[in-house]
Amino acid sequence: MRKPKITVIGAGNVGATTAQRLAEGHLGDIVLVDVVDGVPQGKALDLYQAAPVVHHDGLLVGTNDYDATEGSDIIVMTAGLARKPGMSRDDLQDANAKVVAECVSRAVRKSRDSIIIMVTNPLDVMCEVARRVSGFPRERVIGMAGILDTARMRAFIAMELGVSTESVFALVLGGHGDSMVPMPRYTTVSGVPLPELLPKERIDAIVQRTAQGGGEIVKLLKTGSAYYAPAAGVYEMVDSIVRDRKKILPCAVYLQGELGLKDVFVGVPAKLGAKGMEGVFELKLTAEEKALLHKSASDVAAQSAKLPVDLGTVS
Ligand code: TXD
Repeated sequence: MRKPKITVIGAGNVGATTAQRLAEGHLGDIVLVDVVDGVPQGKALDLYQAAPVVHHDGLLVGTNDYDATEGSDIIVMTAGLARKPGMSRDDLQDANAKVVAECVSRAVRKSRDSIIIMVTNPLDVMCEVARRVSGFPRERVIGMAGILDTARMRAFIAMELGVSTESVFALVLGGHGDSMVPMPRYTTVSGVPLPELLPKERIDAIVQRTAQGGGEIVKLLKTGSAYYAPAAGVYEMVDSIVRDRKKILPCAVYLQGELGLKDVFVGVPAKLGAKGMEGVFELKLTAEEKALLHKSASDVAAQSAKLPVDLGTVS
């Protein structure tokens, strides 16, 4: 049986860290692609030279073109600009739509049966770019953001309660932007709902800090945005797909009527397995939660409407 082949486009902070996690997690052979000559080659070689010490057998290849990506099972798209202090994710849209359209069309020509995991921001809109350019069904275009947003909320709760992050489960719905919807009601510590463990004002503070997303990290780093936790989020998605684990993970999915939403990418819990996005896990929402989710989805739809009509397609 052949090892899974995973292409990571973009050898910057998120791309290179993702390649490291995937290789060290024994998930497959990896091709790292970037426009900058020497960078993907150098990083891939460096990562491969760690293999004898950290013990993995994955091959790592770095390249500036797409020939070596041929026949990839998964394409992780991280290329594009990252936020600097004072920028919103939406400020990246015009520049990154061009990068995503070009990279996706070149990669898909070599790997027509692949599954695309989008990471580039603004996340939900870039998923739409990939869907249109690739022509792939929704099962094979999935965005990584919910795992990150949820992991942030889990980390804040663990800090607050002084418990292991592993004991905390959380849920964040909606677009990966200022209107994301953290869901305390569906957040538990070893099965106990959060509202039974913390007073409302502490929960509100955690919800607010979660909704700020990586803004806090962008401010601290000054030169770019978060990458260790985002790479961990990609790892969990790839792991569930290549090992057909069928984990329920919060991901950006092109909704087709679920939760009352249609033709828009929004973060929802979804089952990830060998076929990609194998089903949306429907939730019961209160009227207030539903309104927040629909507001978040309409923000994504408004941003997607600003995309150029002709993004190109794969011939
Ligand atoms: O939750 C999430 N989805 C996110 C998304 C969490 C963190 C970061 N998020 C977004 O990922 C971020 O806003 C950016 O849009 C991407 C990549 O972030 P990263 O921190 O990795 O940015 P870098 O370090 O600047 O790396 C980007 C790389 C860099 O090496 C460029 O040379 C390359 O992208 N790049 C390209 N590669 C190939 N082809 C083209 N056209 C290209 N253009 C730039």
